[in-house]
Amino acid sequence: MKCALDLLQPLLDGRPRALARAISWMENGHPEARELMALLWPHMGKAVVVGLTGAPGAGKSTLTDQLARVLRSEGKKVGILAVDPTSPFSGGAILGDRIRMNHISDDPGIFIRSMATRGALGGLARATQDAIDLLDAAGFDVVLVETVGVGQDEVDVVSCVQTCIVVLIPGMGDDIQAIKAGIMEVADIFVINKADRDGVEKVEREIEGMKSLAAIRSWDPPALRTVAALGEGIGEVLAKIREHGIWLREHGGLQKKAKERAKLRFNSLLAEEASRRAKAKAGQERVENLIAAIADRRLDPYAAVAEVMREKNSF
Ligand SMILES: Nc1nc2c(ncn2[C@@H]2O[C@H](COP(=O)(O)OP(=O)(O)OP(=O)(O)O)[C@@H](O)[C@H]2O)c(=O)[nH]1
Ligand SMILES: [Mg+2]
Repeated sequence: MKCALDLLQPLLDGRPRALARAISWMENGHPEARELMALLWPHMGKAVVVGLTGAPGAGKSTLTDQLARVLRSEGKKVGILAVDPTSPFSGGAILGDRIRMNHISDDPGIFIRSMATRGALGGLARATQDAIDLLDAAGFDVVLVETVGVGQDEVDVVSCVQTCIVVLIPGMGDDIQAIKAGIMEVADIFVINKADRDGVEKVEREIEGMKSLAAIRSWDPPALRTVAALGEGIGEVLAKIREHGIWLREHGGLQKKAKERAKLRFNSLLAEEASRRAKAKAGQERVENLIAAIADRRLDPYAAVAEVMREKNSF
């Protein structure tokens, strides 16, 4: 078995196989995972992390591909994480998507990984945060995180990236594109993709309407038009990402985001670890009995949790 130290140098050198293995370690709770994170922690904090979220089929992958292509042409190393909570398989559902990325897939300056529910012990958000950190340590300049904007996991993921892009498309009705409400509030840039279709102005009005209801922020999220399938408007999106980065730096936003992210990571790991320890201590049988007792209404859920959290089990 390889140990954390064996992976360290290959990872810092940005070797794709080391990276893939390290991400799996973190996902699966490998015994060396913690040590690896400890070794890598001082080497992080340089990557620009951009989240892209939006309804299924909005063009997030196409946009991600296009952004990656332009960034590569500038010599930047780009990591892509596709977060897919609906897929039970890691890699499966996204593979079709990724075939369209042929033009870049042989490039060592690009690393693509799909993050699916399978194997992610502490949930998708935690596994994705780990993967972002590993790409950062491996010297990737930009990490693009694609998520379908429907679940809480994804709100968590995009709420602490440097720049959060919400991708909307014309002609999807008034219920602002079936995106979880919390995501609208964390949008730094709106992209209206498929701008080759009718109804772009209507989406623009919807965004304006929504912004007027939201709390005033000193960064006013712009709405940009793209036709990702044709590579139109990509330069403008990159320019806004950069502008937003500068704005964050000038307004103490980077530290604020780092703190939000630290809080999220700490809280989720603590919850995960506390739960794991309490369950291990109580034993699987006892946990199952308690769950059965809740279901039979012999015990309320609060009492059941209090029972496993007690220093000494009462019986
Ligand atoms: N007309 C038009 N079609 C586009 C545009 N951008 C992407 N598409 C098409 O929209 C479809 C969905 O694009 P994807 O990039 O896979 O969308 P996605 O948001 O990643 O989809 P999921 O990951 O399944 O949620 C594909 O057939 C694209 O070719 C665009 O600007 N205009
Ligand atoms: Mg996609």
